[in-house]
Amino acid sequence: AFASAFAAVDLGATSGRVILGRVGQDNLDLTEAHRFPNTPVRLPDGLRWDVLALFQGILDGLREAARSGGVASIGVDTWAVDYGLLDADGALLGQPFHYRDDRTEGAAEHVWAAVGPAELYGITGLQHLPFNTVFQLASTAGTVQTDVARTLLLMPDLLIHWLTGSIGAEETNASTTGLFDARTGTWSQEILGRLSLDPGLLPPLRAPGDPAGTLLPHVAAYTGLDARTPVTTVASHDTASAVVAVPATKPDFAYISCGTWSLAGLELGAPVLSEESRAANFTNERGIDGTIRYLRNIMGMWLLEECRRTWDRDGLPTHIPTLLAEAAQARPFASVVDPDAPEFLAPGDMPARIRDHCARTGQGVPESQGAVVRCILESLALAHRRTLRQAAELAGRDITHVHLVGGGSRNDLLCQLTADATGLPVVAGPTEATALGNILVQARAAGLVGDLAAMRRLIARTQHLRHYTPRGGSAVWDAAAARIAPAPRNS
Ligand code: LRH
Repeated sequence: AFASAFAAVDLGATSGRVILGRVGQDNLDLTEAHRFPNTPVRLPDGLRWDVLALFQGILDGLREAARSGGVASIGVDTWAVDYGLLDADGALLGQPFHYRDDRTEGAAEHVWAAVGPAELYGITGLQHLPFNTVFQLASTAGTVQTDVARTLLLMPDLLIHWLTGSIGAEETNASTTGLFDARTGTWSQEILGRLSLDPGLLPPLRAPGDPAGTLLPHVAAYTGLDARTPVTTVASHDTASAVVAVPATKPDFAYISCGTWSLAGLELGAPVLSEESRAANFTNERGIDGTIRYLRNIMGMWLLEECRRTWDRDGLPTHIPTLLAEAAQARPFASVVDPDAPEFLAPGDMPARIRDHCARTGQGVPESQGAVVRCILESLALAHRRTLRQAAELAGRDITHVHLVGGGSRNDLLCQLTADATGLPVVAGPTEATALGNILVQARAAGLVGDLAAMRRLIARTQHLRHYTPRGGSAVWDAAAARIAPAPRNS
């Protein structure tokens, strides 16, 4: 018998979804109520998220959910770091910026002038990414909107505010801002003070499982949901939700949450704030129940997604199974790139940038689509290998197997190449890790599942997983790894 459905609102870089999850003793079933595109819009002053279209998509999805029998609770997750600013009346000041907007270029120097990079890392434990919230804020310091801003809401918290009226900052996502103390799990008054940021800008923290209000009357009226429907705080950073749903049942696992980004690393009990860790640009983001997500961002399937966008514009085929079949036939190790090279971050012609990168590093230039895709997948597998080896070393831990979750786990070739490159067995799935993590935290708040280990056992029992064994040939991977210059130190 099924309990009632939990609704996961899960916004990704390319689409948003409302997914319904039914949680039973030995069942965990998902259905997609609604999917809608996420299309960023370029305005004269930069690249913005169309947050109104996203909110409307959420409302339509919740209306679908109401039609299919109602929901027990709602949880919201999105990508990290981005935010909306509210004025003193609670009105949104402009459409939120997209983290791939280039206005943050050079902003880090302004922050570092007040808090040096080593000190910043010692407090936040956060990897340097040019778009961390703290740098985004620095890049717009002194603008009228920033001056009149009274509240900063991270994307999921903004959407929850519009659903319920409540104000809060969920802690797994707060840990990606550069304003959060990794050691204490609170906003860093030190950093706020040194940057002359108003501490009142940041709302009180809330933890996954905490209630986040009930639906505003007009939201209930539009969706047809009961106005008493609770919104539950989940791990609102999508990567944190995905890590909840890693189906690990044995110790010494590593995970790769593979979607637009590949987030590869370990679950730890305490942050690693060493200078070596900073130099390798590892992050200590928060997971649920006080865990630390010790990982590194790898550019991920973005490289492929952005190639497909370019090919589509040019009238070339973009069908994924065909591209992957061509990649499987393409010559191995013809060329490899560092997926984290800064030139791959912004939207634009990705095949051209990959070809330039290969030419510049004195390698064969991938001409066919299959060759480009092969180059991307082998380069990602190499980055997975490099990152997991470093994580194990820096954290002083062993890794015996790898869980690859998220949309990228559908990619058979990438899973096999990751097993080959790391020399470790790879367990692939679930593909819907983020939505599952979102739903399970709600189910736990409702008393339907136990602790993190119990949630993971339920995933392992109920979700379809695939197993990949390394095929040997470590010498060719060693040789390919040696061809990539180590990622530049960021600070
Ligand atoms: C993945 C993700 C990642 C962040 C990036 C901005 O969706 O949340 O963890 O670093 O987006």
